[in-house]
Amino acid sequence: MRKLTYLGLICATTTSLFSCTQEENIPTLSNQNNVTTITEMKDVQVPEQFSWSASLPLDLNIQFQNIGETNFNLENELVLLMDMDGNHLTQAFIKDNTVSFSGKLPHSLNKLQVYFPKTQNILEVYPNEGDVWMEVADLSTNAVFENEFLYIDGLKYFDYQAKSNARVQTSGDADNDGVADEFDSFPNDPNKAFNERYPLSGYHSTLFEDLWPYQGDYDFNDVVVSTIINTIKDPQNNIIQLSVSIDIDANGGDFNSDIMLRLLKSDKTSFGQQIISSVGGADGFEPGLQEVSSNLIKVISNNQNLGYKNNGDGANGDIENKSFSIVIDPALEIKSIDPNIFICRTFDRSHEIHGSDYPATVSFNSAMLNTGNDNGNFMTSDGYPWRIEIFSSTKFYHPKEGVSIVNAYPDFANWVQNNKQSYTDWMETPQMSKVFVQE
Ligand SMILES: [Ca+2]
Ligand SMILES: [Ca+2]
Ligand SMILES: [Ca+2]
Ligand SMILES: [Ca+2]
Repeated sequence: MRKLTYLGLICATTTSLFSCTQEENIPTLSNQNNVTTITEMKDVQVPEQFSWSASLPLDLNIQFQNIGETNFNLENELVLLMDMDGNHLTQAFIKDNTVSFSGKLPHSLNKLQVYFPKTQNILEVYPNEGDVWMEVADLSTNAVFENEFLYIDGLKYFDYQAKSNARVQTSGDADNDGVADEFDSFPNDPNKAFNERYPLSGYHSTLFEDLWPYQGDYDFNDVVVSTIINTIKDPQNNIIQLSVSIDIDANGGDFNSDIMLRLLKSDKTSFGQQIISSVGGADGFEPGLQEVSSNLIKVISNNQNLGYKNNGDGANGDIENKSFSIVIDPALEIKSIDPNIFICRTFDRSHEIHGSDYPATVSFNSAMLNTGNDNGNFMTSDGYPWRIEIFSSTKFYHPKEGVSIVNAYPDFANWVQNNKQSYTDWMETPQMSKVFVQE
């Protein structure tokens, strides 16, 4: 076992040091069994418990264990999560010797860097690594340790770069909020420190079939929205403000739909209390705060009034953007949210259409469940959805009218049938003649 100084390593076994490959740890990205060329949803075999979110889960818990002789305290040390180009994606503070990151990423961010500003250490990780243990030796030791070494924990394998074992001076802290200027997105505002993006990288699109509870044609252009939210956090990493930008990309259905935004916990459950202090419109737009206890905002009433379908069949039009800001009560110390987009009928508020793993609101008419083709959970008995959420590296192009997403995206069926373990870039490889591209 190698000698450790500051942030060290656990060697479960040294004999497996070089037999452990990265491929063993990435869930079968190269597995291309079960390849099909089917073009209709009815031929797609949906695995049990399938979640209709095309994303790479971010699930990382880094736990620190003291193996040194001196007691030391890592509590409240800032840790940054970066992409492989060094772009700062998000951050967390070490609490109880643990730092956790969760969320949804585009498939391309399948490797990330964890950066420890105090020591300038960098740890390369897979975003869905789960628990990662790090041993920490005496900080008082001034020994120079190796510049690059391996960290083995069972089957996990990392390159670990340690640039220095000494605490380094970070930049000043002009607003004295505890976050050094170089990491403070608001270096002169003691109430704000971080400005991160949702999604952390890339694009976030939500697509609907609007015929629920009846099965539609799976062109998934009946309502299409793209969402980017700038999330402002205070120096304790609590969310205090959201700047929401929603593009209504398509209205390729025939129903009059309202588009709703509901703030949920990152586990998709309700906060159970009001977290929104206020909502402010931009450009004269006042979305209003609907159903306060549900943390629900109506983004737009009656999408058919926008006057465009953008589906290659009906009228084309410039994409409507709705931008507004939401103030979150800082006293509630909200660390993360899931911005859930759903639709409801303009002339029947109780007729909500959700993703299969999202809760309905108190206004929902639950008597509609198990009617039509619904199987009681916004999925058909074959597991087909009415809503798909996509996180992608490049802009998503929705199918043209009447073209099944299975047909427009040749890898879609394989992605589903392989339970998302392969073809994870299906949304970036459309048949361009079958998708709508804004002129
Ligand atoms: Ca500061
Ligand atoms: Ca600040
Ligand atoms: Ca449709
Ligand atoms: Ca349609």
